[in-house]
Amino acid sequence: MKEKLQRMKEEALKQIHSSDKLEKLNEVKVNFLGKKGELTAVLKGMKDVAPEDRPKVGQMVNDVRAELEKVLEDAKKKMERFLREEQMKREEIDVTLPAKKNKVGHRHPNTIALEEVERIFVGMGYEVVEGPEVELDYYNFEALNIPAEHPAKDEQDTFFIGKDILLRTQTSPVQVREMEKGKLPIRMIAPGRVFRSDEVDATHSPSFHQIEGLVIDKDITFGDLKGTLAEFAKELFGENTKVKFRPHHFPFTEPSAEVDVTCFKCGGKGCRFCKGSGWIEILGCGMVHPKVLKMSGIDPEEYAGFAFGVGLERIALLKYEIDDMRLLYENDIRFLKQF
Ligand code: 2NL
Repeated sequence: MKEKLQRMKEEALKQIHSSDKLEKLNEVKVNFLGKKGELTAVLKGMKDVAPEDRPKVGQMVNDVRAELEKVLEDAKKKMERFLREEQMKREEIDVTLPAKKNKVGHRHPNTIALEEVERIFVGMGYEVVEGPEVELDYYNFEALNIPAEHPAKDEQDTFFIGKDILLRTQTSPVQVREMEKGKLPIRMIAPGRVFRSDEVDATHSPSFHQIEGLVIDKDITFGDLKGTLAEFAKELFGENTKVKFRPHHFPFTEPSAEVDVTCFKCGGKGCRFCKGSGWIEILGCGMVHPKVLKMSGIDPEEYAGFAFGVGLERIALLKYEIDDMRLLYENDIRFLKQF
């Protein structure tokens, strides 16, 4: 019995030491120490051992088991360490190699300008509302008191998709849709893409962006409009900016005005940037025409409002001193990165 155990142990040790894979070590473990392994078989054969020898044999079996377990465990650890070192060698990284640079994009000047304008008006309690770019003639023209014969409706200015369907030429339709909902008061801006059948040049594009604003409440006056736009101009162009209202005409507002700001380059003295005048035109505005209120179901006897519209590209070109609108659409990262 003793020799048998000894031989078994030696055979197991030999197999352990010649194992070159973790799987092989596992096999040895199963074959000798497992439930159906050789050592277990010896234990099962105890019934053939004389009762007085059983404790001694039992002790020997346990000793062999303990020794084999320890040798197996050590061999396993050693092999794992070896395999890990091999893997590390294979996957060695040269940390001195120059890293690949991630190309990070950049916010477009239009986006920067839009977020700035939104920040200013949201700060004054306005909501930002968006709407469809493909519109009904009614919302783009009719509801804004622009009659069928108006020159703005000429096919040379407007992209018509069908008889009554077109690409919006301003974002006012978004505001008309809001007025129709009948939830008053309204304090909103409507930014978005608009379309006009223009030839491309340094200041024109068939597709550009507009931000319109609308306030409707009881007792709204031209004074509210002036104060609001004066504050907007200061926040956008600097604390010392002044505004000037020049009488103008829009079909959807009465009275209407165009607004100039003092040139933020020369402070109003006159320079090349403002073409010597000291003033720069930035937007159009006015008190919402009573007919426009009425058409959208608002009683002009009870409510009044003001509205304005600014070109986003115009703001971006001015603010970042870009002299050609086409640069805004080329999306050359070397250009965009500057702002
Ligand atoms: C410009 C400046 C403007 C409006 C837009 C407006 C919108 C509604 C009612 C009344 Cl729903 N007005 N928008 C008002 C004044 C000027 O845009 O230069 N437009 C051609």
